[in-house]
This record gives sequence, structure tokens and C-alpha cells, in this order.
Amino acid sequence: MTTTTTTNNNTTDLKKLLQDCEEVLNHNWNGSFTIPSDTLYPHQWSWDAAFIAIGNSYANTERAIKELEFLFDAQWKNGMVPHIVFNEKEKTYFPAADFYEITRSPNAPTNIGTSGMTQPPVHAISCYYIYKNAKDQNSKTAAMDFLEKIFPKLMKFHRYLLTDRDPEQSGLVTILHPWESGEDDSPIWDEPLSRISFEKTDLPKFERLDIIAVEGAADTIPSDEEYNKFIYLIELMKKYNYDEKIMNEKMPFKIKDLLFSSILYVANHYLLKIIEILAENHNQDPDKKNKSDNYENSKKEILQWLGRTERNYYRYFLPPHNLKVGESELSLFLDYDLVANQWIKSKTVSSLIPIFTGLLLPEEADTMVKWLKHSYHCGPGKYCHEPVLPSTGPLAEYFSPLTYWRGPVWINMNWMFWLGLLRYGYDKEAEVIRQAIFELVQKNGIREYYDPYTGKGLGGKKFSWTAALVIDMIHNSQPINQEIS
Ligand code: 2M8
Repeated sequence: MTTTTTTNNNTTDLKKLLQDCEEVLNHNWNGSFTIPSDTLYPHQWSWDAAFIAIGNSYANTERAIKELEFLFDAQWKNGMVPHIVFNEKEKTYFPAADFYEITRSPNAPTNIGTSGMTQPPVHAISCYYIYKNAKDQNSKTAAMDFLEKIFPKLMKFHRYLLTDRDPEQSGLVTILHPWESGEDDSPIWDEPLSRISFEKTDLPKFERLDIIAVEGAADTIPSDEEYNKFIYLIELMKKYNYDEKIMNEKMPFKIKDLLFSSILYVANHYLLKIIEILAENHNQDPDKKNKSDNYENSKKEILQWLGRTERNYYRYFLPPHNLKVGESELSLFLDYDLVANQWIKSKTVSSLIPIFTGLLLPEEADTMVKWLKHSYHCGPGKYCHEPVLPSTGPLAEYFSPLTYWRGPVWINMNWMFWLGLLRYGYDKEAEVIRQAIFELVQKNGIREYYDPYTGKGLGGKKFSWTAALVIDMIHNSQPINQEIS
């Protein structure tokens, strides 16, 4: 690994950056899991845990394993992995465990507090990284034992997403709350949320605590109007006792989510890689060899899931148009609103994530990359912290450079895009993003998100997934994602 790198005459000291990122993950480790960030996020979040495990997979196999073991110990009986596993002692986050009233559901765990909703399934990717990055024999053995134990839980989670959350059998996932997407207040949800109305009396009394945690920076977090709808939707989930059939019939917010489905498609490919590792291990181990494993059945089931996604991905996510994919904002992929039965026309970074799946034809990826380089981020001629991708198109009327998922730069979204570029052989473009992220984080701190124009760090400080994914990008100029077909 080279220890310095230079872009635009700025030299990033990668050794120092790596140490700082590892220090953040050490700081945020509480003995059972890694918090995303002090104050604002004192519990375990699901997709954060997956990204964090990737960062820890290089130098701390044991902690990476513990991270996901803690999360999957809170898996619901129906397979759902909750988006938050609460640390009951911590009171600086709202909504807290008691707000969700998960005992309304027979599927919920009774020994720990969790939320009643889920988040994107990055975990199978993390589990593969844990095994592949385990250095010494002890770590490799621990990683193999971990894969044996976690594999059935991953299968159960993916099966839940592709049955309860996919009654259409489309191979694509329905989300019932914006928080399930991971992109809370993204403009994608403006239209679906605008149709949701309720009486003030439908809302319980509550006090937002995120405003305190970001030192009053109100313009960086969701508006009260949006937040009230987030809380109202949770009230509805509680009213329906988190019953998946009833929620699928009655929830006023029901989206076939492009980002979520794209991550699941990639994660299913990683599940196939994990089966290869486990089956190989069984074959080599005499007393396991005759163990009747169901890997073949699991493989068949995963291939069915992949086939469904491949057959429906364009149908659900790419509106008919007479342009080439990526020729303009009008020819990008969009989320599908199942309530309104229409695509959600918003210009966000989600529209670019299909490149992460490998589902695009090479010429489609080419058009997308060409279009991106010339207009997407910050618009023609307008300076911004190029070329890292902002979360929303800077020329859109709803673009807000400081507000959460409505404009700022998020490292996890750029990490997925970076992997997608490498997958299609855009090594040069990928390297530009990778170096720009090093420079952005080194100059502005290891933060939750960044102003796309100035690079200023925003939101949570010492933010875990930013640290974790920068660690991966430092170690991994040729990511192991190149190993999946
Ligand atoms: C943000 O989401 C939580 C709700 O789940 C929040 O806003 O309070 C999102 O950025 C989400 O993607 C992330 O997992 C979570 C913790 O970092 O914070």
C-alpha cells in the first residue's frame, strides 16, 4: 500500500488517514457493537454495522465478527433484521426502543429492544470481506466458523425480503418507511410523503433529539413536517402490529426501492461466493464431508432470486424513454411508487447505483459514466467538491447542499459507485473518486456527510461508516468485488 497520494497537488498521507480511521472505529466500539457516532447515534444500526464490519475486516477480524453476531442475534423470527438494535442505557436518541412497541409482533425478539423496520442488506458482502481479509490462520478459522453460523441467518433475511417484502415475486424489495431506504429525507420520498395526511392527534407527543446532537444545525437535518410523517408511519406500523400482510395492504408509503433492491442483488451474488467457501470447506473436512448440507438447495433458491431480479429490474426501475440509458437525467433508473403506480422522478445518487449491480450493459454503463462526468454533479461550470457524488442533483430545485440526504456527499454511496466503476473497467474514473474521497476526508474530518461545494464536514463527528469505507478504499485499490461474476 503506498503511503501518500497526490491529487490536485494535495498530498494525502494515507498512513495517517488509515490510523485516524482505525482510531474512530476503536473509539466507537462499545464492547458489543460500534456506534455510528457519539450523541446522535448511540445504538447499533444495521447497514452501518455492515459497512463497519468491512472496515474492521482488515485489521480486526474478531471485532468485525462480533459486530454482525450482535446484530443478527436480534433478528426477528420472520427473518427481518431490524434497522436499529438499542442499547437500553443510552437516552440521547429518539425514537427509543419503547417507542416502537415491538412486542405487538409475535416475530419480535423478547430479550432486546429493536426498531420495527429494516435497512439495506449489505451484510452478506461484509461477511465475504471478513473471510477474504482474515490474515492469519486463527482469523481464517474464526471467519470460517462465523460463515457457517451466519449463512442460514443471511438466507433467512434475504428470504424475508424476497417474500414478505416482495409479494409480487419481482425479485425487488418494497420498503414501507423512508428510514428503511437508508436515505431518510431524500427528495425521492417528497411526492409519496406529500400524499400522506393525518391529524395532529394521530401523533404522540415527542421531542426530537437530533437537533440537539447536531448543535442546533437545523438546516442539516430533516424538516419537522417530514419528521412528523416519519413518526406517523411508525404509528401505523404499530397499529398493524408489524403484520407484513396488513402493512403491505394498508401502508400509505410503499415503494419498490432501487437502492435497496440493487444492494440485495449484489449481496445475493456474495451469498453464492460464501456457499463456494463453505462447500469447499465441507469437502476438505472428512467429518463434515458426509454432512447433508443444503448448500445445493440454497444455491438453487438464490439463483431463483437473482433470476427474478434480472427479469424485473428494468421493468420496475427504468421508465420508457427513447434515450440511451444515462444519456440524460431522463434516462436514469428511478424508484417505483406502488401506491401511485408510477416512477418517482427525482434526481438523486440512487439513480446511479445500478452500475454497482453489474446489471447494466457495457454501453449503458458507458453512457452513464460519460453523462456523469459532464453534467451530473454540480452542473456544468459550477464548482463543487468534484468528483465525489452529491446525494441529489445540484441543479434540482430541491437540492440543498447542507441538508442530510438532499444534497450532501455520503461516503457509502460513493463507495458503491466506485466499486461499480471498477466493475466495468473505468479504473481511471474510479481512481479519481477514490483519491477525491481521501482528500475530502483528510481535509474535512471523518464526518457523517459533506457539503458538496466546500467539502465542509456535516452531521455526526467521528462517523464510523466513513472511517470504515475509507479503510477499505485505502487497502483495496482493486476490490475483491471483482471476484463476483
Ligand atoms: C440515518 O437514519 C436514522 C434513522 O434510521 C436517523 O436519521 O435518525 C441515516 O443516515 C441512515 O442511513 C443511517 O443508517 C443512520 C445511522 O447512521 O442515520
